[in-house]
Amino acid sequence: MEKTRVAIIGGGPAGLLLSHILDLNGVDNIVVEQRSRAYVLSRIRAGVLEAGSVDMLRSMGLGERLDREGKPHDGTYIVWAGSEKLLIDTKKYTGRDMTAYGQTAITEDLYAARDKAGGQIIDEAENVQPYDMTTDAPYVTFTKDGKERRIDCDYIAGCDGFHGVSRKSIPADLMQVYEKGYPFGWLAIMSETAPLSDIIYANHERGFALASQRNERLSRYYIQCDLNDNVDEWPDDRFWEELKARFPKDIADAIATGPSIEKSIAPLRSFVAEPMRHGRLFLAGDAAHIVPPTGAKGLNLAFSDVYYLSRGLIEHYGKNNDTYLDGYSDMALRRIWNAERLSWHLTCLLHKFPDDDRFDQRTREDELAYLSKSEIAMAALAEQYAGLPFED
Ligand code: RFL
Ligand code: PHB
Repeated sequence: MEKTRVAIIGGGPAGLLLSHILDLNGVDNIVVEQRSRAYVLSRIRAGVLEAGSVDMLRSMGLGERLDREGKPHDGTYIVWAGSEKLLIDTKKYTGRDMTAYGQTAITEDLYAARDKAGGQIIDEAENVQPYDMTTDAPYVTFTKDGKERRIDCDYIAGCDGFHGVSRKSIPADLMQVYEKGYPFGWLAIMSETAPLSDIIYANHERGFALASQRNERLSRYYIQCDLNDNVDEWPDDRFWEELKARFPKDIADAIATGPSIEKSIAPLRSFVAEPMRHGRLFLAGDAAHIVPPTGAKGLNLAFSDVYYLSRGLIEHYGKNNDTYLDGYSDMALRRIWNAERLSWHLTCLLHKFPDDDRFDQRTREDELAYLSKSEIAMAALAEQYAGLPFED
C-alpha cells in the first residue's frame, strides 16, 4: 500500500503534464499508466500547439527543445475550388502564432522532466481501478508484475484518454454525454521528406486533405477516407496520388513524396461528458472530451484542462482555497465547448459528406469565399483557431 496526495490515472500528455506541474508546486503524486513507456512514446497524433499551450510548457521549464525545434507559423491555410487560398491568420488577428511541434516530442520532453525530478510513473499497470471517489479516502488499485497494489490518495485525476477507466467509473445517471460521429476517417502518413513550408487544409470534391509537418525532415499528411478502409488498401503510391489530387496543382507539385514510416486510420468523433468531476475524481483531456482533429484542438484542450486542474489542486494545498477546484468543471467546459463547436464547424466546412448534394458543396464554397473577403468573419475564426485565453 502506497500513499500520495494525487493519484493520476494515465501517463499521456495530460497526466504527465499534471504530474510535472503538481510536483513543481510541492504536491506529491503518482502516475499509473497501463501501457509501456515505449508504447506511449511511439504514439504520433497531434502536431499543432496554440500559443497558450506553448507559454504553459515554457513556464513549466519544458520550453528548451520546443523553442529549438518547434516551428512557429502565422496560422493555417485553407485551399478550395482547385485554386482559391486563404490564411487563418492568427498572428494578424490575435497577435499570437501557432507552433508545429509533435506530441511525440512533447511526451519525450515530459518523461525526461519527470525522470529528472524523480517523479514516480508506474507503467504496464494492469486492471487499474479507482474506488471510493465520493468519500474523503479514495484509492486506486492495479496489478503490476503480477502483484496487487493500492495507492491511497486525497484526489484522483482521470487522465486516461477516451477509452480509459476513469470516466466509466462514474455512474451514468450522474453524467451528461454529448456525442457525434462522422461518416469518414483520416488516413495519416508520416514520411521522412521535406514538408511544405505551410500547414494547409484542402477542401476538394474528392474529400479533405491536410499537409502538415514535424520538422524540416519529417512530413505528416492526412486524407479523408472511408470509415471501412484498411491501411493495407492504401499502399504509398496510392496515398500520394490521392493526396496530390486534392491540392491545387502548384501545391501538389511541391509535395515531396517518399516511403511512409507510419500509416494509420483514425475515426472522427465529437464527444463531451459533463461534469468533469465526481466527488474526488477529476477528469482531464480526452478522458472527458474528444474533438475531430480538424482544428488541432485535442491536445491543446488537454493542456488547458491541466492548467485549470493544477491551479485548483495547488490552491487547495497551498492556500486552503477550494474556489478553483470547485469551479474546475464549469471553467474547463467553457473553453471545451468553444473548441468542440469550432472543430465540428471546420469538419463540416472542409470535408465531403456521403449524402452531400451540390447545394451543400456550393454553400461551403460560399462560406470560404466570405471568409476570404470579410475581415470580421476571419477575425472571429482566427480568434478561435488560436484558442481562447485561459480564464483568471
Ligand atoms: P491520451 O493521449 O489518450 O493519453 C491517455 C493515457 O492513458 C492511458 N490509459 C490508461 N492508463 C491506466 N489505466 C487505464 N485504464 C488506462 N486507459 C488508458 C493510455 O495508455 C494513455 O497513455 O490522452 P490525453 O493525455 O488526454 O491527451 C490527449 C491527446 O492525446 C489528444 O487530444 C490529441 O492527440 C488530439 N489530436 C490533436 N490535438 C491537438 O491539439 N493538435 C493536433 O494537431 C492534433 N492532431 C490529434 C491529432 C489526434 C489524432 N488522433 C489519432 C486521434 C491528429 C490525430 C490523427
Ligand atoms: C498534425 O500536424 O498532425 C495536425 C495538424 C493540424 C490538424 C490536425 C493534425 O488540424
